[in-house]
Amino acid sequence: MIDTIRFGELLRRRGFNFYSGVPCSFLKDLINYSINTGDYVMAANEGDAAAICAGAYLGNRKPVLLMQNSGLGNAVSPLTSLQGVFRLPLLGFVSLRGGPADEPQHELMGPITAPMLETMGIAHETLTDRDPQAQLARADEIFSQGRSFFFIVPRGTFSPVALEKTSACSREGSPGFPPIPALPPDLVTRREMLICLKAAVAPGSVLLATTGFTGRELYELGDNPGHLYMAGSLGCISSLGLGLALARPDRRIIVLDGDGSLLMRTGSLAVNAWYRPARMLHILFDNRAHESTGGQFTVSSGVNWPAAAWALGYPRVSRAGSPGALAEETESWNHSGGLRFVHVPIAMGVPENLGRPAIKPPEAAARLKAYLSSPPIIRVV
Ligand SMILES: Cc1ncc(C[n+]2csc(CCOP(=O)(O)OP(=O)(O)O)c2C)c(N)n1
Repeated sequence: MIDTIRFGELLRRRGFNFYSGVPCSFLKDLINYSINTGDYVMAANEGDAAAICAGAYLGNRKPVLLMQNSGLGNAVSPLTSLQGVFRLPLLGFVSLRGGPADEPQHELMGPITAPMLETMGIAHETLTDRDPQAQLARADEIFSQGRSFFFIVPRGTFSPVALEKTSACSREGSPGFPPIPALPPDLVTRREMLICLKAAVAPGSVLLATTGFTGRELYELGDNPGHLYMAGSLGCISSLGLGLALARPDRRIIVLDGDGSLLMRTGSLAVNAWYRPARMLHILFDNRAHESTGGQFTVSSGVNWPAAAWALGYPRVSRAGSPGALAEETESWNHSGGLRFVHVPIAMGVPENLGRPAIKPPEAAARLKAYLSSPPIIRVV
């Protein structure tokens, strides 16, 4: 059995001090350790946790993902498209449910856990108590090359650690649901919104654009080292923003989301709200469609987004029906900081021959990481 607290300290000495995941009983002691030390972000699913880790890595932390193997399927999209393609490594611990005498639901997943990691091109080892320090050194070496590494963790690997505290929700007394402007009769395109938004963004801000046309349009309006254009990993943009905003409370983090994206991982709203980062503006461009893949409808027109974000715990929500209103919201948030959600109904329509970012994902990620290494913009006391 590995001494969990000593192992946690070994991780810390190697700089791994940011954890996210979804619990598994085989990993509960390492999870308890990281909750006790205040380093754990409880995600709504394993894919969101992977994206939170990616954001933390951009913010110069060394992230750890703790998950059950039954959640590997939830995490394949970010593990491949985000950790893999953008080279935003994490150190993973995945339990090995599905051994002899385990519950029937793990029967198929157990034998395919290692093959799934292999298929994704992720290096891995089974963690044992023989020489965990040497195993950790090998993992860290791979991490330092910009590649993720997973430990497969069988039952009974870690010594017991009791849960000392639960993570306190930072929700302060919220006033009643604010009046939300009605949907405007005339909608403008995302491009018109982006032009106005860009003019309102404070210097030094980070703009994280969701998958598809949003990133492509933002790029076409002027590339910037503070931009990241998500490709793949649909739905992960606000979790990426959360990880980064928690790692870098001194920076203004602006998340540009889409309705198809947010519907795919709506649980992330509750997690963002619970952790309530110091400075994250979450803008939802809602065209009620998967425009980037041909304009097929989403079910977004059935959702009252400001009410949904509010119900899931966002402390400030609003709607901006015009470019001027979006600029006003952004300028007000530049001053107030905090976590804010802005619903921006838009019309479909992109310029003909919309280009794609010429900068490749790993270069964009490395560029953003370097951009964030400059001195803090906002003094955090
Ligand atoms: C996991 C996953 N499923 C599907 C896709 C394909 N895909 C890329 S963009 C997109 C549409 C996203 O819709 P929305 O977020 O509303 O943005 P819009 O295209 O309308 O700008 C889809 C389905 C993907 N990239 N990843």
